[in-house]
Amino acid sequence: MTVHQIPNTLKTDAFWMPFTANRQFKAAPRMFASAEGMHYVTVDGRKVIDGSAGLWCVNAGHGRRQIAAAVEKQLMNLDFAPSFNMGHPIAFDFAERLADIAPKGLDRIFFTNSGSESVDTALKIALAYQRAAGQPTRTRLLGRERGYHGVGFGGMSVGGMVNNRRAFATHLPGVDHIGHTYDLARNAFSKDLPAHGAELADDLERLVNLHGAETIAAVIVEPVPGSTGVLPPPQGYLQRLRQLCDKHGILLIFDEVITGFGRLGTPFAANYFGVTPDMMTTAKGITNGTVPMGAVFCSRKIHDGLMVGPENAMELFHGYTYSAHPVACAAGLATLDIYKDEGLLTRGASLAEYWRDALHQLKGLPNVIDIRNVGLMGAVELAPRKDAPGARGYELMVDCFNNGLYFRQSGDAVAVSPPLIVERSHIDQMVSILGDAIKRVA
Ligand code: PXG
Ligand code: PLP
Repeated sequence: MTVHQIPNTLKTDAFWMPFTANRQFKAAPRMFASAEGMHYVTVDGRKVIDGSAGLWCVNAGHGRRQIAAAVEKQLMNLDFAPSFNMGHPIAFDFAERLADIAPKGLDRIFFTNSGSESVDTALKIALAYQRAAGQPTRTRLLGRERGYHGVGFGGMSVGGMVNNRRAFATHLPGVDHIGHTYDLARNAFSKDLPAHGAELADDLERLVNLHGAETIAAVIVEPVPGSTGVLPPPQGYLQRLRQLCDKHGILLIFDEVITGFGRLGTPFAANYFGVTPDMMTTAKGITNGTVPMGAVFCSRKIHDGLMVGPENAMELFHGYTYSAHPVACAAGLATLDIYKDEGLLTRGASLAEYWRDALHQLKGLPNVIDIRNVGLMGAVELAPRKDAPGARGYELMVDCFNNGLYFRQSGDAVAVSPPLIVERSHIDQMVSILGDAIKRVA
């Protein structure tokens, strides 16, 4: 194995790291130098299994030559082309290919460069649609407590994780939140979807009664909240939310930035739950994490509702310099080829049971108060230390990293969600490292 070292000349001052305790990190950096398949290799040459598919994005595993080759070819042929009033064929090809795998009816695609941009885009489309549909008073956007929708002002405002909100007092006006669905008392150690809590969807009616349905444009939820620690929805909850949105003329947006592209053993969470939203926001796995990209999948109703007015007038005053970037489209097409050839968008279904049983073996270890799973997502929740929430989770993450397992920590929850190429032996290895570390980190 190639042994790498942090070069003595490496200075760490200038890079202000995102979502990181910068001073703590720079005092003892954890650095990856390369990656292949299911593993990272650290700068000191240790192999570390990737328990979180990077940041929930490397669904086909690392180092995919096919994507690299497609990117190189595209860069040499057409490095950049504008999508404002000009086109390039690969963007149309990619949109068609995405439409082919989309949940039925969600086949109009708007390209962005990240999940945050997808969320802001979907929220803006919701407002524009309601206005075009003759309902201009529907301006209110609803999110959910414990939701994560990225870091733009729109996504932050509808988001529901307090640390992501409190330092930034200026939120979008007119935003409100329905309650989250996490119920430790009734649902701890549920396997797959928890049995209790479908009625929590009725919280939408509380906000309808409070504000008036005629003021509400859309509600955005993650079908399975990821960043907040993997919270599978109660059985029947999303179906009920869909019904209530229909009843009150509210658009339903699924934020599938994490759940999209095979994470639950179906192409999208919408397929898994049999619930079709009006829009779906995606990013991450769309290019296997290789080149930044995102996409909003819109229903025909929404798309066609905005294709009005004179034909020479723009229908939506929105877009990014890099919307449908040709290099991202090339990476995305190669990624879809791999997903198709290797059956990765449904592979999780055949492993979900093994994954669930492996994770639930950790029940009974010290401080483990909950274990959650759905598809190839999972979480282990540890009891917080008195007066130090998150400390135990952080120590566990560092211990696992030192012992060959990387995953994302969310407070005192561990979120595991491997590349979809994972084998049973990798699952065994991950659970074994995790279990040993839980015993060490008292
Ligand atoms: N929506 C959802 C549901 C997400 O999970 C975003 C929007 C924003 O995407 P961008 O590409 O702007 O980051 C996300 C991103 C973690 C973690 O470990 C999760 C995300 C990003 C980084 C870390 O929980 N989710
Ligand atoms: N700021 C300035 C000054 C710009 O000119 C632009 C785009 O032209 C932007 C921001 C938006 O950048 P992007 O389209 O990459 O989101």
